Amino acid sequence: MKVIVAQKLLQANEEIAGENRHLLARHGVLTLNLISAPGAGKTTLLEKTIAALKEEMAIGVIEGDIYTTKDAERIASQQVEVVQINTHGACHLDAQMTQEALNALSLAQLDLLFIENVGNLVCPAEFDLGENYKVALLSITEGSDKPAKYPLVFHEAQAVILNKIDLLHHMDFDLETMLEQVKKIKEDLIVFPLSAKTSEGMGAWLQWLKSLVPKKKKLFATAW
Ligand SMILES: Nc1nc2c(ncn2[C@@H]2O[C@H](COP(=O)(O)OP(=O)(O)OP(=O)(O)O)[C@@H](O)[C@H]2O)c(=O)[nH]1
Ligand SMILES: [Mg+2]
Repeated sequence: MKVIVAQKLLQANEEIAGENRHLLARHGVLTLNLISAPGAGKTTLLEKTIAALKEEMAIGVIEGDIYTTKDAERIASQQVEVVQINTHGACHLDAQMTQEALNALSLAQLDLLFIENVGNLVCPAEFDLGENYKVALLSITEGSDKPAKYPLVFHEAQAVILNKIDLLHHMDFDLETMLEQVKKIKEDLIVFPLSAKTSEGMGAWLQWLKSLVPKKKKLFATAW
């Protein structure tokens, strides 16, 4: 019985995610859903990414958090549009919450939208929000065995950020092992090793984002 309820919930989520995807495509907004364990560096990465790209494209952010508005305040200080979702205990965002946030954003003005999911490496991977891409973040301090232990998020993602590489020499993180595990889960998964703190390695990530935004606009132009 419980399994049936869970399936219905996921099915309802899929339907609303489809509406979100349609809405975002209609406005030509490329949307990335950032997923990681708490503290891997999602907000820091967003701060650095927004600072680097906001003159070239219009960026918006949906901040998912269990209770506080701390991350949304950090993002708002960059003078970009940000909407906070507080889940009040839930460990992930869902498509309904995302739809409410989308309705509060000026989608017609945006090129690129980031969704920072609730800090959790497990639950958010199961929920389609209507995004174009899921991006999994893993940081050096979490250990190199995480892709093997939490494969779903890496399976669902189109790119992986390996953050905090400035700490590589202070930790026993085995980069090769981690990369092998990722390839086993998904052969063509792109991995961006970087430090959101020092900005080392940020260039490849920024180039990837820049290459996606016009591609998405072209798709949008042919689809509608
Ligand atoms: N050394 C180092 N520290 C980092 C890096 N990126 C983030 N941090 C630190 O890691 C801590 C957590 O960073 P946040 O960006 O708040 O992480 P988060 O994933 O948004 O956290 P939640 O929203 O709570 O899940 C902060 O103290 C950051 O300064 C990095 O590349 N290197
Ligand atoms: Mg955060």
